[in-house]
Amino acid sequence: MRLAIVGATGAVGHELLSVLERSTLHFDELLLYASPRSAGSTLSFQDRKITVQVTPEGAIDADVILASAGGSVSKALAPVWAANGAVVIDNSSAFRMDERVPLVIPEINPQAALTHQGIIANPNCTTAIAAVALWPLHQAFGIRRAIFSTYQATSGAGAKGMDELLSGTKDFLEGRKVTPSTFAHPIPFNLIPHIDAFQDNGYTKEEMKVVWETRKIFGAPELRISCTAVRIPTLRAHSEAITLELERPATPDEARELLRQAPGVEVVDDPNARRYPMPLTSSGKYDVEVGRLRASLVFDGGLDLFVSGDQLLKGAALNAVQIAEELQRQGALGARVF
Ligand code: A2P
Ligand code: 11C
Repeated sequence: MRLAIVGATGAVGHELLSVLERSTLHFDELLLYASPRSAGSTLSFQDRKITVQVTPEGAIDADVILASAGGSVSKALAPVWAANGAVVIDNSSAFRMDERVPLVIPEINPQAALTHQGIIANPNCTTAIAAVALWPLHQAFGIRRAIFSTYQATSGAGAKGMDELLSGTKDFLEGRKVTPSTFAHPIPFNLIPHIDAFQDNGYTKEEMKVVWETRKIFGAPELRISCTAVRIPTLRAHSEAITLELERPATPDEARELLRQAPGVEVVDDPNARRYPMPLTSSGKYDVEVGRLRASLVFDGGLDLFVSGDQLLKGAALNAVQIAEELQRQGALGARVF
């Protein structure tokens, strides 16, 4: 089984390598690709150094390709890779809403992965982190409406986003002007309610991705969702405050108990001991932290909660590797293997 990573030198690529080191995925060869800027550099994997190659314009001779080099690279090349027989697990937004492309979170809709026609989409990080916590609640109580406010780390904009926070903070503290480039405004000591492009309805694309993608993953096209997405000056792990209106009333205790049993979730909810989800504690963790569960003051029988999850892990690299593991477990990494 030949496994390739396209975008191996990026923030998600880095995490893919470390998740793969701990993964049960069986593969015989690992190929690493990036832009011409990184060609010839080496990355460590287990006890080896692997040379990074320029992403070719055409096919890649691999059985599974984990793509994380941005939407334009995926849009142009994923169909070519798939036509050549590879299963592409794509971290970009290019194909997520394509009806022929399953959008998969293994804790929620693993069976959808098996319906792929060569490309499987990995959800947006903000969607994925909330979805693992909301799915058990949706199954038990039926979510009718959900209102999200997000607190998103600079890692959502890749390695350059994190660099801009670090160098901008240094500039700020040393009295220099902070000049934004990745973000629309200086991010140190600020927050920016603007992630991705504004749409005709006044919401940003990031906000609409939460709406569109959650509906598709849950198989719930009627689900009413609205979101305000905000970039904050943290390095990694996105957090989200979520208010739920439910079909069947839930108490915070019932919800907590349910979430304790849920895969991919860690309940961190002991406010008196100052324990609640935070970027500092959820960074580097596979599970999404969920806490601050309380009865909604707006929707009778509804809930308020707070989640924090590592954007680069469950929000990207981990979920992609889990999809590949799921396919292999189902014997569906296939025709080209062995
Ligand atoms: P490189 O490091 O050579 O620029 P991030 O999301 O952290 O910014 O990472 C983006 C990843 O996508 C990096 O590995 C980057 O490689 C890669 N990449 C960017 N543009 C291209 C391209 N046109 N072709 C292939 N890989 C690309
Ligand atoms: C952010 N959520 O925090 C975005 C990054 O659709 O894959 C991921 C964008 C996407 O900026």
